[in-house]
Amino acid sequence: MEFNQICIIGLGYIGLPTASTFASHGLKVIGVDRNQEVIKSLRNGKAHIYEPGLGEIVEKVLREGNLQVSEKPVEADAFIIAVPTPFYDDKKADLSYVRSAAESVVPVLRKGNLVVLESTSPPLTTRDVVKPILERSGLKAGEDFKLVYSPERVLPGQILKELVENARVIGGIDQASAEAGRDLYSIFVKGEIVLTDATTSEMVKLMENTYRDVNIAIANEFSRLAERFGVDVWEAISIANRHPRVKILNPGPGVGGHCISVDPWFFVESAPDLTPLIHTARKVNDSQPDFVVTLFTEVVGSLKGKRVSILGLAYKPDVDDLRESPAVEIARHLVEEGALVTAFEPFKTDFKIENVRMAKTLEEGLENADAVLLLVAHTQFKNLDPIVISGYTTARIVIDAVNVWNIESWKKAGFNIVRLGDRKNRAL
Ligand code: SAJ
Repeated sequence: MEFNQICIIGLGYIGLPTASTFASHGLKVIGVDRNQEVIKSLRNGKAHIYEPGLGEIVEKVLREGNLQVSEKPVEADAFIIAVPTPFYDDKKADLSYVRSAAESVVPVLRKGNLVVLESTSPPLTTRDVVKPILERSGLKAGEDFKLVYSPERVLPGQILKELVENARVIGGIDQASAEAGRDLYSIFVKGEIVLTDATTSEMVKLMENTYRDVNIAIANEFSRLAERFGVDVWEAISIANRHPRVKILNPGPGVGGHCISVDPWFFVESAPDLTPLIHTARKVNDSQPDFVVTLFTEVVGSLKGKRVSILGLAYKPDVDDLRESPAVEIARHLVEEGALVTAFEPFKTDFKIENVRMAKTLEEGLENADAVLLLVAHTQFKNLDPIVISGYTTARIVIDAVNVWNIESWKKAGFNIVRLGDRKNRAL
C-alpha cells in the first residue's frame, strides 16, 4: 500500500515523535489533538513535551510544512490512533479517548484506508471496541478498510532512537491489514517488523510491561528482605547477577510512569481469576513508596516539623514526566506526616503539589534542611559533589533511594548516608 498523507490522532509522548518521524521521512502528516494548549504550542513551532532531540525535529518538520496540526482528522491514506488509555480509580481501563478518537475518524474514513491503533489497550479492544465504531461509517473492516493494532514500545528518554531501531509488531485483523501496516511502518522502522493478528499484538504489549513490573516487584521485595536481615541488597544483587541465568532489576522508590504501573491492570481487569501473580506484583510496587517513607521515619524519627529536601519528582531519571510518579506520592505522604517538604525537580520546577515548596534551583532546594531524600537518579544528581553539597545545606542525613551516591565520599564529606535496602552499611 502507498501512503502520501496520514493523520495521527493524539500528539503526546508517542503521537508527536511518531508524527515527526513520519514527516521527516517525507510523508505529509496531519497531527490531531483536541487540547488547545498542544495545538497552540505546535502552531508556534514548539514541542509541548520534553524528549531528547524531539524539539529540534518538531521545529524542522513544522517549518518545512510536512507536519501540520489540526483539531479534527481530515481525509488521509492512514489514521494512527495514539491517545492515552488511563485507568479509573478502580484500576479499570478508561477507553473513552480511544473511543472518541475512533469516532472522530468515522466521517473521514474512505474505502482503501488503513487504521492503526497504537494506544496500549486491554486484549480484544481492536476487535470489540474500535472495529464496531469504525464500521458506523458503513464501511466493513477487512473488506473496505484495513485495521491493525501496533503498539509503541519505545523507552521514554530514547523515543526517537527506539522508534526507528526497535522491532515492531503489527497485528492485523486479517493478513492484508497486517501487510498494509508493514508498508506504513517500514517507511522509517529499521528494526525487524513482525506480523501477527491484532489480539496477539495487544497481548504482546501488555506482556512486556507486565514482565518488567513483576521483575521490579521482586527486586523491591528483596530490598525489604535485605533491610530485615542486615544485608546490602545492592551487593547481594550484584553477586546474584553473576549467575549466568539471573538478571535481577533495581529496587527503588516504586514503579511510576504511564506504562508499567498501568498496563498490568488491563490483564487483571480482563481476567482477574487468572492473574494473582500480576495483581500481587502491582500491589508490591504500589506499596514501595510507603516502604520508603517508613524507612525514612526510622532514620530521622518523627516527621512533625522536620524539614525535608526531596531531590527528584519525575517517575524515572532524565525525563520530565511526573505521571504516577512514586516520588510525588512520597512527597505527599511526608506532608501528611507533618514534614515541611521542599522539592527540587530540575525537569519541572513549576510542578505543584499541595503544601510542598517547589525550589527553582538545587541550592534553594537544599538550604535549611534536616534531611535530604534522593528519589530520582537524574544525571545532575548522580554527579553531585558531597563536599559542595555540604556547603549548600544544613542537613547531615541523606537518604539515597536509588543507589547512585558513593557511601564513602558522602561519609567523608560529613554526611550520615542511608541507602534503600542497605541495612549492612547503616550507622543510623
Ligand atoms: N524501575 C525500577 N527498577 C528498575 C527499572 C525501572 O524501579 O530496575 C522503575 C522506574 O524508575 C520507573 C518504572 O520502573 O518508575 C518504569 O520505568 P522503565 O524505564 O522500566 O519503563 P518505562 O515505563 O519508562 O517504559 C516502559 C518500557 N517497557 C519495557 O521496558 C518492557 C518501554 O519499552 C515501553 O514502550 C513503555 O513502558 C510503554 O510506553 O509502554
